[in-house]
This record gives sequence, C-alpha cells and structure tokens, in this order.
Amino acid sequence: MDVPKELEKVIEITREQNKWRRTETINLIASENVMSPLAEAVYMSDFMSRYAEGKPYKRYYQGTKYVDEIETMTMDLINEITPSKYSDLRATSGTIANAAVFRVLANPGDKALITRVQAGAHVSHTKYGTLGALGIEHIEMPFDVDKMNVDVDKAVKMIEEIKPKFVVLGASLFLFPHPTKELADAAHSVNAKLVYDTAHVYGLVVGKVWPNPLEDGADVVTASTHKTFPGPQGGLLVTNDEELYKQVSRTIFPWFVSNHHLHRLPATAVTAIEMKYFGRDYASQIVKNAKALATALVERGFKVIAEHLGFTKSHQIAVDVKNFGGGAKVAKMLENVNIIVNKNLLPYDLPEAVNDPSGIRIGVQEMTRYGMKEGEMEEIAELMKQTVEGKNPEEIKRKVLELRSKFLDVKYTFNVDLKSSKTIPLII
Ligand code: DSN
Repeated sequence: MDVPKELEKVIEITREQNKWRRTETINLIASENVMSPLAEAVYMSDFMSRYAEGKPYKRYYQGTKYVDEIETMTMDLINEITPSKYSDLRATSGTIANAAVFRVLANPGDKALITRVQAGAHVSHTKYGTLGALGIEHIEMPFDVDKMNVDVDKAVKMIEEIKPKFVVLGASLFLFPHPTKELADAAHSVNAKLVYDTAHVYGLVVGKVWPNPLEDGADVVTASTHKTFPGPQGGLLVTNDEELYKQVSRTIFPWFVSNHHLHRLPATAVTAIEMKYFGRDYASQIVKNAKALATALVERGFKVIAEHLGFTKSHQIAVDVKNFGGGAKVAKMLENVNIIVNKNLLPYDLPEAVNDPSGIRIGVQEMTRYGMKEGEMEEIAELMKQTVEGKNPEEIKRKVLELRSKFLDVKYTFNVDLKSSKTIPLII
C-alpha cells in the first residue's frame, strides 16, 4: 500500500516542528527546555509501553523489575540533588503534583492562601484551576510591587487571621525567591502547611543558586521536571515529612494518576545525573545570562521590571512593552523573526488584561543549555530592539538563524557513544 497522505502529513509536521523549534528559533519561553540527546535516547525506550501502577516493588502488574529499579534510583538521585528525604516522581506534571498535595492538605470549603494571580501564581494554585476543581477557596496574599515579592508583613498577618489549611509559594512569573522562612513560621503557628511550587526554579535549586525551600521550612516542594530542570515533561514532589509523604503518595495513585508514564523515569534520572555534575555551572550561567539580557535590553530602551533590584535572581526577566504596543503585539512581532517569548501579565495589570497584558516574560534557560553566554544575550537584545522598532523582519530573521546555527548542541551533559556501548540497542 502507498503511504497514505495523512501519514505523510504527520511526518512532515513533526519534521517541521523539529527543524523550526530545535534549529531555527531562539526560544525564550520560561517554562520550556530541551533534554540532552542522552536523556532523549533513554526516553525512547520500552518503558514507554508499560504499566506499573503502585509504588516500586509493590505493583499491580508483573514485568516491572526494571521499572522498580529505575524508579527507586531516580527517587534516590532526586533526594540527593535537592536534597530531601522523600521524593515521588509519579505526578505526570507539576499540576498533578500540586493537586495531590492540595487534596491531602484541605477539603472542599477549606481555605488556601496563594500568590496574586497577576504576580505570577500558576493556574493550578487558583480558583480557575486545580484549587477550584478541588473546591478549595483561593485567597490572594498581598504583593509588594516595588519589591516584586509577597508582602511579608501583610501576608503573615493574613495567615494569622485567616488560618488557612495551607499557603502556596512559588510562581510562573518568578524573579526573586519568596519569603519562605517567615511564611512557614506563620503557617506553622496556625497549624497550616507551607507548599512551595518550584516548577520554574527546580533546576536552579539543584544547581544551588536558589534556596532549597525545604531548608527554610517548607513542608513540601512540588516541581516540574522540564523547565530550568531540563528533563522530560513531568512533575515531582519532595519533602522531609514522612507522614505527609505517606499521605501524598497514597493520593497520587490512585486518585490522580493510574500509570505514571514510565519513559519519564530514565530520562529524569539522566537529567538528575547531569545536574549532579554540571548543575552548578549551568544554573549560575542561567542567572548571569538573565541579568545580562536585562541590562542589554535596558541599554536599548526597554523597560525591564525590577531594575532597582538587579532585575532577577532566576532564569526569568519581565519586560513592560506597553510603549511598543503591548505584550500580545510584541510577542507576535518577535515570533515573526523566530524569537519565541510569551505575553505576560505584570503585577500592576488587571487580571482582565490577560489577552493583551503589558508585559512579556523571557526565560534564558534553554539558550543557556545550548551554550549561550553573556555576549549572545547582548546580540539577542539587539535583535529584539530592531524587531520592536519595526526594522525589516526578513533581515532580522536571517540574523536570528545565523546566531542560532552556532548553538545547536546541548551542553552540560556527557559524551556517551550510544551506538557502540551495548549489544542490545538502547533505542528500539
Ligand atoms: N503555564 C506554564 C508557564 O509558566 O509557562 C507552566 O505550566
């Protein structure tokens, strides 16, 4: 039979995606990254076709001895690099990790305090997302726009007055570490728990450039495994609290996942090993690059948020682009020249401005993983300036392609010859 047209189309779309996003674009989406070829090789394995409901060595299926081994090893690696006492990798996303934790900590009708939506709370922290689905009331903590952080004194008072079941820190627009210690102390004084969502910054935590919230009193930390931590798309949670760990573990399965997408496990393990050996260099270069890009943008007339605070301590910067037509317009203009960012609410926007907010959010973690340094951040800032000034997009795109073509190999990984190392092929 001839190859059907629709099959050809599927192959073509996938090829085009690979070519465009892997080789032709400067990706500055703060929630994305690339796996190393090594992690991708183990991702494409027989694990992707199997089931292993339950926990290692306590499964509801036979045939899981290597799943047990890789899952246990990955949990140990995560505990080592975080560091933490207990980890669970079965949440298939950060949202699912949050859902399991929130469900254990509160019942429908209970209250949770979260960061302000415009200040970056993830949708899963809110009444619009997981918290709403669980029937838990979302109450926003005051935010100090000048400090680009939760207003500690007012938030502590609010915790003492409202006595929520839990407080959530961590955000999707996340420039500076949240005040974990102060809010953990306040939460514990009213028998509440502190949940810290490190989805965006987990790679910075394991790279030791961002505080480990567990060391500052957080009861449980959730994360994504594919943002600054450059692994497969997925979620995890870590804690030092044995009782909480047992309760959440009993809840993830069977309430929130059945199978936990097993091909994530070896790829997460490879990434954890990469972070163990290269994480510090990678994470500190990310922060240097973010600051360098912010500085270069300001020098070119952009209004980068939090200049008086040094712009950022994370992989992200936020830019107010109202003067250039707003976040939606600027994000489209940049996409047109192959620079990929997302429009983003800034803390002083109204929530209704979500479709055309003042800002764009920029993350430098993926380009850092491809080896870009401060000099390339300056080049990117220049290309962005030319774009918003309305210079010839085709000419700018040509320069983007040229810059990107010099950074096609993932760094901060090991050079392993996957083809010749074993008689059994690694890639089936
Ligand atoms: N909404 C994603 C982001 O921060 O881009 C995370 O799920």
